[in-house]
Amino acid sequence: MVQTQISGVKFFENATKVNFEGKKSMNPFAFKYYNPEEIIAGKTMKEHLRFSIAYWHTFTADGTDPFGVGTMQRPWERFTGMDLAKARVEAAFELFEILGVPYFAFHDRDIAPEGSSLKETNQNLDSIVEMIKDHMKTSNVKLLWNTANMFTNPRFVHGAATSSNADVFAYAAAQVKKGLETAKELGAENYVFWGGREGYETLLNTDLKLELDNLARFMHMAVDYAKEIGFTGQFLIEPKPKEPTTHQYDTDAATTISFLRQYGLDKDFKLNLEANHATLAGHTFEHELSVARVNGMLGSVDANQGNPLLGWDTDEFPTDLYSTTLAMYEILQNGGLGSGGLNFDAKVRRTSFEPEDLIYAHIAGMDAFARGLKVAYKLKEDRVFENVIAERYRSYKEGIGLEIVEGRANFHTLEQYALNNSTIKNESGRTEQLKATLNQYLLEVE
Ligand code: XUL
Ligand code: CO
Repeated sequence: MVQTQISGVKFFENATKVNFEGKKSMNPFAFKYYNPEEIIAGKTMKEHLRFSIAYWHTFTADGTDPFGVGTMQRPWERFTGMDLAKARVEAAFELFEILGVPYFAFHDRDIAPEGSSLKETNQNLDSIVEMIKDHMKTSNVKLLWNTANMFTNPRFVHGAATSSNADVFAYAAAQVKKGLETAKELGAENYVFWGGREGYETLLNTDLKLELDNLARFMHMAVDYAKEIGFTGQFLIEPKPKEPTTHQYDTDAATTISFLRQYGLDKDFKLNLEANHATLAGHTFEHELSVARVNGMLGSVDANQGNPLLGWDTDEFPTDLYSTTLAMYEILQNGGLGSGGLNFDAKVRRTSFEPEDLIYAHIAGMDAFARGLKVAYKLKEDRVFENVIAERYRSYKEGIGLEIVEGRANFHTLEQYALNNSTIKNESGRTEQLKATLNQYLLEVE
């Protein structure tokens, strides 16, 4: 057992376990819709939703923005250095317990501070990983995924695996090697790559082809090393179109899938899709989930939402029921998320600075997804959209349509058909009527 000066201290004073009280409850410390043990389609809500807490936003970040210093009141911040890192672990496992969340996720640098050398940094990491491992022994909480922070330190100014400087590529490799060892040690169910600074500002100084080739070389090395050490978790790439670089290489689901196929990595990776990254890319969240799903690449989700009035990654807690419902619809269509989960890559607003806001925020997100799950399940059970879609595409079930999908048509036969077909009759797509039906389900489903 790692000794800390803070063992026994409680950081979330007065907070007890959050329970399900149902939709009539006005208790802010209760779930209104998330009933972890409720069975839906043979699985509990807890198993469907696989919620995860993001260490960085909840235990490490302090609310700093480009215009001001941190505002967050975090009782563990009275410690410094390694004691602070240890206090955060204590606080984290307290909150996991309070919320009954089954998973968490972290970057290496969220959990332990960098030292003056890579060796010292790794030693810091080792001692916190050991402490986390100890806590995991007496808790039901598991590691959804870990990842490497290769964007904060100035060494990554030009990127990590796509840096113009090979020394940085080597450093990043050492960091991910350690990250995979950590993943194995803690039994992570996935390992995530988010592009960080893997992108570019201007083509005037960028060898785009070399950078993409190097990124792929890096990913292959990671896959090889995971095999070598017997880490069997799922590899995930998290697309994002911009921020911090102007052009992030893993822009969106379609771009990332094409990169993975181009470089022969598609069997080893799936996607971790984040709602706010989808909207930054000019897509809906459900579009990104759907593109991944139909390509067999839907792995996990960073559950948050953007602000339509702002053009950056605001990482708000997800409360938009349309979005959570349509996301859960895609996830149900996918048969679930496998080893993935719904990770709250979300931060409380800078004005919500009290520790209990962290509890309210997670309750809000968990309830929004629980409601989304129930509505999506009912929509699916009633085949609301399936029936509409089957009817809309029925022309491909017979005649010329069937010839097209069965590969029996060509430009000659199609021209003959079109020449003989004097009337083309289209039907309404009924968008507004379908949206009204969705509203009805959102309001009425029990
Ligand atoms: C950044 C982002 C990251 C990844 C993990 O926008 O979403 O926090 O989820 O590196
Ligand atoms: Co994310």
